[in-house]
Amino acid sequence: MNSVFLGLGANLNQPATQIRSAVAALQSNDNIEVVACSSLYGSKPMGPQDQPDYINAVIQVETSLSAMTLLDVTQGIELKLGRVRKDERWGPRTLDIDILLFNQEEINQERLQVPHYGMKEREFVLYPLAEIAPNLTMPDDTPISDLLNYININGLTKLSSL
Ligand code: A4P
Ligand code: MG
Repeated sequence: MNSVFLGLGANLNQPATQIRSAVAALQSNDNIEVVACSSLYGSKPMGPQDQPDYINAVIQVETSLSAMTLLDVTQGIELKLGRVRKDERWGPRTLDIDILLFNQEEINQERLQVPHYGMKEREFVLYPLAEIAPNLTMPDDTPISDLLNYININGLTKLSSL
Protein backbone atom coordinates (compact mmCIF):
# COMPACT_ATOMS: atom_id res chain seq x y z
CA MET A 1 0.00 0.00 0.00
CA ASN A 2 1.16 3.49 -0.82
CA SER A 3 0.61 6.32 1.65
CA VAL A 4 -0.21 9.55 -0.13
CA PHE A 5 -1.05 13.12 0.86
CA LEU A 6 -3.27 15.09 -1.50
CA GLY A 7 -3.83 18.86 -1.48
CA LEU A 8 -7.29 20.08 -2.48
CA GLY A 9 -8.12 23.66 -3.46
CA ALA A 10 -11.15 25.41 -4.92
CA ASN A 11 -12.40 28.97 -5.21
CA LEU A 12 -15.42 28.83 -7.52
CA ASN A 13 -18.90 27.25 -7.52
CA GLN A 14 -19.33 26.54 -3.81
CA PRO A 15 -15.75 25.56 -3.08
CA ALA A 16 -16.47 23.60 0.12
CA THR A 17 -18.93 21.44 -1.82
CA GLN A 18 -16.35 20.92 -4.56
CA ILE A 19 -13.82 19.66 -2.03
CA ARG A 20 -16.30 17.40 -0.24
CA SER A 21 -17.41 15.96 -3.59
CA ALA A 22 -13.80 15.29 -4.55
CA VAL A 23 -13.17 13.40 -1.30
CA ALA A 24 -16.34 11.36 -1.86
CA ALA A 25 -15.22 10.56 -5.42
CA LEU A 26 -11.81 9.43 -4.20
CA GLN A 27 -13.35 7.29 -1.46
CA SER A 28 -15.67 5.64 -4.00
CA ASN A 29 -12.66 4.34 -5.96
CA ASP A 30 -12.12 0.68 -5.01
CA ASN A 31 -8.35 1.16 -4.95
CA ILE A 32 -8.29 4.24 -2.72
CA GLU A 33 -9.04 4.57 0.97
CA VAL A 34 -9.25 7.98 2.60
CA VAL A 35 -7.61 7.58 6.01
CA ALA A 36 -7.41 11.19 7.30
CA CYS A 37 -8.93 14.57 6.43
CA SER A 38 -7.83 17.99 7.64
CA SER A 39 -10.32 20.72 8.40
CA LEU A 40 -11.37 23.06 5.63
CA TYR A 41 -9.29 26.26 5.62
CA GLY A 42 -10.02 29.66 4.09
CA SER A 43 -6.98 31.14 2.31
CA LYS A 44 -5.99 34.24 0.38
CA PRO A 45 -5.30 33.63 -3.31
CA MET A 46 -1.70 32.97 -4.21
CA GLY A 47 -1.11 34.50 -7.63
CA PRO A 48 -3.57 36.94 -9.23
CA GLN A 49 -5.47 38.78 -6.48
CA ASP A 50 -8.58 39.56 -8.57
CA GLN A 51 -10.14 36.20 -7.72
CA PRO A 52 -12.14 34.88 -4.76
CA ASP A 53 -10.50 33.47 -1.64
CA TYR A 54 -9.81 29.75 -1.72
CA ILE A 55 -10.85 26.85 0.41
CA ASN A 56 -8.07 24.32 0.93
CA ALA A 57 -7.72 20.98 2.67
CA VAL A 58 -5.27 18.09 2.80
CA ILE A 59 -6.20 14.42 2.98
CA GLN A 60 -4.22 11.22 3.43
CA VAL A 61 -5.11 8.22 1.30
CA GLU A 62 -3.84 4.68 1.07
CA THR A 63 -3.83 3.22 -2.40
CA SER A 64 -2.55 0.29 -4.41
CA LEU A 65 -2.39 2.58 -7.47
CA SER A 66 0.90 3.81 -8.89
CA ALA A 67 1.57 7.55 -8.66
CA MET A 68 0.86 8.00 -12.38
CA THR A 69 -2.42 6.08 -12.25
CA LEU A 70 -3.45 8.06 -9.19
CA LEU A 71 -2.77 11.26 -11.18
CA ASP A 72 -5.08 9.93 -13.92
CA VAL A 73 -7.77 9.41 -11.26
CA THR A 74 -7.35 12.84 -9.66
CA GLN A 75 -7.35 14.60 -13.04
CA GLY A 76 -10.46 12.64 -14.02
CA ILE A 77 -12.18 13.87 -10.85
CA GLU A 78 -11.12 17.47 -11.60
CA LEU A 79 -12.69 17.20 -15.03
CA LYS A 80 -15.81 15.40 -13.87
CA LEU A 81 -16.48 18.01 -11.20
CA GLY A 82 -16.44 20.66 -13.89
CA ARG A 83 -13.05 22.24 -13.89
CA VAL A 84 -12.44 24.21 -17.04
CA ARG A 85 -8.74 24.29 -17.81
CA LYS A 86 -7.70 27.85 -18.63
CA ASP A 87 -4.43 29.25 -19.79
CA GLU A 88 -4.00 31.60 -16.85
CA ARG A 89 -1.57 30.13 -14.38
CA TRP A 90 -2.76 30.22 -10.77
CA GLY A 91 -6.14 31.52 -11.93
CA PRO A 92 -9.52 30.67 -10.41
CA ARG A 93 -10.60 27.04 -10.49
CA THR A 94 -13.49 24.92 -9.38
CA LEU A 95 -11.18 22.19 -8.13
CA ASP A 96 -7.46 21.47 -8.06
CA ILE A 97 -6.02 18.23 -6.67
CA ASP A 98 -2.26 18.10 -6.14
CA ILE A 99 -0.26 15.01 -5.21
CA LEU A 100 1.86 16.42 -2.39
CA LEU A 101 3.72 13.32 -1.20
CA PHE A 102 3.78 9.71 -2.40
CA ASN A 103 5.36 7.58 0.32
CA GLN A 104 8.82 9.11 0.69
CA GLU A 105 9.46 8.94 -3.06
CA GLU A 106 10.93 11.65 -5.25
CA ILE A 107 9.34 11.58 -8.68
CA ASN A 108 10.60 13.74 -11.52
CA GLN A 109 8.62 13.04 -14.66
CA GLU A 110 7.16 15.42 -17.17
CA ARG A 111 3.58 14.92 -15.93
CA LEU A 112 4.39 14.54 -12.28
CA GLN A 113 6.83 16.01 -9.81
CA VAL A 114 6.64 14.81 -6.20
CA PRO A 115 6.99 16.31 -3.64
CA HIS A 116 4.75 18.97 -5.20
CA TYR A 117 7.06 21.84 -6.08
CA GLY A 118 5.22 24.54 -4.11
CA MET A 119 4.24 22.75 -0.95
CA LYS A 120 7.13 23.90 1.23
CA GLU A 121 6.18 27.56 0.81
CA ARG A 122 2.39 27.36 0.98
CA GLU A 123 0.61 28.00 4.26
CA PHE A 124 -2.60 26.52 2.79
CA VAL A 125 -0.77 23.21 2.30
CA LEU A 126 1.50 23.03 5.36
CA TYR A 127 -1.01 23.92 8.09
CA PRO A 128 -3.66 21.40 6.99
CA LEU A 129 -0.93 18.80 6.44
CA ALA A 130 0.44 19.36 9.94
CA GLU A 131 -3.06 19.03 11.36
CA ILE A 132 -3.30 15.40 10.16
CA ALA A 133 0.42 14.46 10.20
CA PRO A 134 2.26 16.63 12.74
CA ASN A 135 5.32 14.35 12.85
CA LEU A 136 5.76 13.95 9.09
CA THR A 137 9.13 14.50 7.46
CA MET A 138 9.81 15.33 3.83
CA PRO A 139 11.80 12.90 1.64
CA ASP A 140 14.85 15.13 2.28
CA ASP A 141 14.31 14.51 6.04
CA THR A 142 13.08 18.05 6.80
CA PRO A 143 10.35 17.85 9.47
CA ILE A 144 7.24 19.72 8.35
CA SER A 145 7.19 21.32 11.79
CA ASP A 146 10.44 23.07 10.73
CA LEU A 147 8.88 24.29 7.47
CA LEU A 148 5.98 25.81 9.41
CA ASN A 149 8.45 28.01 11.30
CA TYR A 150 9.48 29.74 8.10
CA ILE A 151 6.16 30.59 6.50
CA ASN A 152 3.71 33.41 6.98
CA ILE A 153 0.20 32.34 7.99
CA ASN A 154 -1.12 34.94 5.52
CA GLY A 155 -4.64 35.15 6.93
CA LEU A 156 -5.27 31.40 6.78
CA THR A 157 -8.32 30.46 8.87
CA LYS A 158 -9.64 27.10 9.98
CA LEU A 159 -13.30 26.93 8.94
CA SER A 160 -14.98 23.61 9.75
CA SER A 161 -14.43 19.91 9.52
CA LEU A 162 -14.35 18.37 6.09
N1 A4P B 1 1.78 18.03 -12.18
C1 A4P B 1 3.10 17.91 -11.91
N2 A4P B 1 3.29 17.51 -10.65
C2 A4P B 1 2.06 17.36 -10.09
C3 A4P B 1 1.62 16.96 -8.80
N3 A4P B 1 2.49 16.65 -7.81
N4 A4P B 1 0.28 16.92 -8.56
C4 A4P B 1 1.29 18.47 -13.48
C5 A4P B 1 -0.62 17.24 -9.54
N5 A4P B 1 -0.24 17.64 -10.81
C6 A4P B 1 1.08 17.69 -11.07
O1 A4P B 1 -1.46 21.31 -13.21
C7 A4P B 1 -0.60 21.42 -14.30
C8 A4P B 1 0.11 20.09 -14.49
O2 A4P B 1 0.91 19.82 -13.36
C9 A4P B 1 -0.79 18.88 -14.60
O3 A4P B 1 -1.16 18.62 -15.91
C10 A4P B 1 0.07 17.72 -14.02
O4 A4P B 1 0.49 16.83 -15.02
P1 A4P B 1 -2.88 21.95 -13.28
O5 A4P B 1 -3.58 21.54 -12.03
O6 A4P B 1 -3.50 21.67 -14.57
O7 A4P B 1 -2.52 23.51 -13.33
P2 A4P B 1 -2.44 24.52 -12.16
O8 A4P B 1 -2.91 23.88 -10.90
O9 A4P B 1 -3.06 25.77 -12.62
O10 A4P B 1 -0.90 24.80 -12.10
P3 A4P B 1 -0.01 24.58 -10.90
O11 A4P B 1 1.31 25.21 -11.21
O12 A4P B 1 -0.03 23.14 -10.47
O13 A4P B 1 -0.75 25.45 -9.84
P4 A4P B 1 -0.78 25.10 -8.35
O14 A4P B 1 0.61 25.11 -7.85
O15 A4P B 1 -1.60 23.89 -8.12
O16 A4P B 1 -1.48 26.37 -7.79
N6 A4P B 1 -4.20 30.02 -3.82
C11 A4P B 1 -4.72 29.45 -2.71
N7 A4P B 1 -4.98 30.21 -1.61
N8 A4P B 1 -5.01 28.12 -2.66
C12 A4P B 1 -4.76 27.29 -3.73
O17 A4P B 1 -5.05 26.08 -3.65
N9 A4P B 1 -3.88 27.08 -5.97
C13 A4P B 1 -3.30 27.59 -7.04
C14 A4P B 1 -2.84 26.67 -8.10
C15 A4P B 1 -3.06 29.02 -7.17
N10 A4P B 1 -3.40 29.80 -6.01
C16 A4P B 1 -3.93 29.23 -4.91
C17 A4P B 1 -4.19 27.83 -4.91
MG1 MG C 1 -2.28 21.91 -9.64
